[in-house]
Amino acid sequence: MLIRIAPPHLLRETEITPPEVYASRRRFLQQLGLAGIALAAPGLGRAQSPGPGALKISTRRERAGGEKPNSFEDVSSYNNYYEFGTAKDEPARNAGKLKTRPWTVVVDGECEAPAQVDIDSLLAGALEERIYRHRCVEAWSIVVPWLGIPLGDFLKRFKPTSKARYVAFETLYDDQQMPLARFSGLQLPYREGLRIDEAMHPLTLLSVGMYGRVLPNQNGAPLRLTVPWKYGFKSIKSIVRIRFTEKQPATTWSALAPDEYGFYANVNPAVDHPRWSQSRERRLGELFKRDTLMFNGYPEVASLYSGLDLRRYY
Ligand SMILES: Nc1nc2c(c(=O)[nH]1)N[C@H]1C(S)=C(S)[C@@H](COP(=O)(O)O)O[C@H]1N2
Ligand SMILES: [Mo]
Repeated sequence: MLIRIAPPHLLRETEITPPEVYASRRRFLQQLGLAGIALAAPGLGRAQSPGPGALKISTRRERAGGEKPNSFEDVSSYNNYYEFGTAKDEPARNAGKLKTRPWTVVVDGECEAPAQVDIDSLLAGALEERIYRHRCVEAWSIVVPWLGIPLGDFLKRFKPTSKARYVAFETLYDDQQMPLARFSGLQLPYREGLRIDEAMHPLTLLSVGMYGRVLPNQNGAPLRLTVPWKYGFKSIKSIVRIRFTEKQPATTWSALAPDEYGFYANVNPAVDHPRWSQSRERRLGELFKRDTLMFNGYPEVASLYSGLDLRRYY
């Protein structure tokens, strides 16, 4: 008998969780104007305390068109981090196992000054808060106050050569700490990549925190990429290696399903995913869908793609 097991790795439209399922009861009550009742319940709607891991912010930049950030609770409990499980609530339950110290990032490849960087040296430097929209390819979105440093400023330290046309990134892979990773359906370690001009673009952030404190493990501690004009899968978590390359690097999702997940992965409401529309999206915590914006509402990146057919290079 041939037993076919549905591949867990293909983000299916059925996985675009309807709000009845993902919105917490509290949020529903809020939508219905009953927030007062929900908030009065003990343990609900409590503001996050600054607590351990608070980071010093040197500059703040609001880049979400004045849109209100989601709650810390939303952003840290509904995640995609397949190494810790493929269901949205699994990373928050399982990523506690991830050991984030000591942590070094190897930076090498086409550069004059390859080096190993200790995460604590990054945390000791000036950190900028950037409030950005984040749009998952699955058609849900969030607004998050990230904390980090512009990736370009970081990369320049290693003096990329003229051969450095791309930058490749790799997540930690350790099946001891990530026992569910082998069931992810993904070829791990998780890999991502950017063209060098995308990596150097001032919007691209190397994030070490969110909501004023260090990243929760499920959000990619101790450091992850934040590329706000691209689908969320480009924003690789828990980075251990960064490599300057001459050729376009292989990336996890586009290697798995090249017709569904391209290398560029620019948010584009006019180019549908083969199995669902990308023209609308559901903001976590909201009942009704909203229009998806070209480049996720960051039109200044358009010049990076002049002359590129965005239907072909999706
Ligand atoms: N290593 C790794 N990075 C990852 C993922 C993953 O499964 N593994 N998921 C990606 C996807 S699909 C999204 S939408 C974002 C989610 O980030 P968040 O959980 O912080 O919102 O992380 C991206 N980075
Ligand atoms: Mo995503």
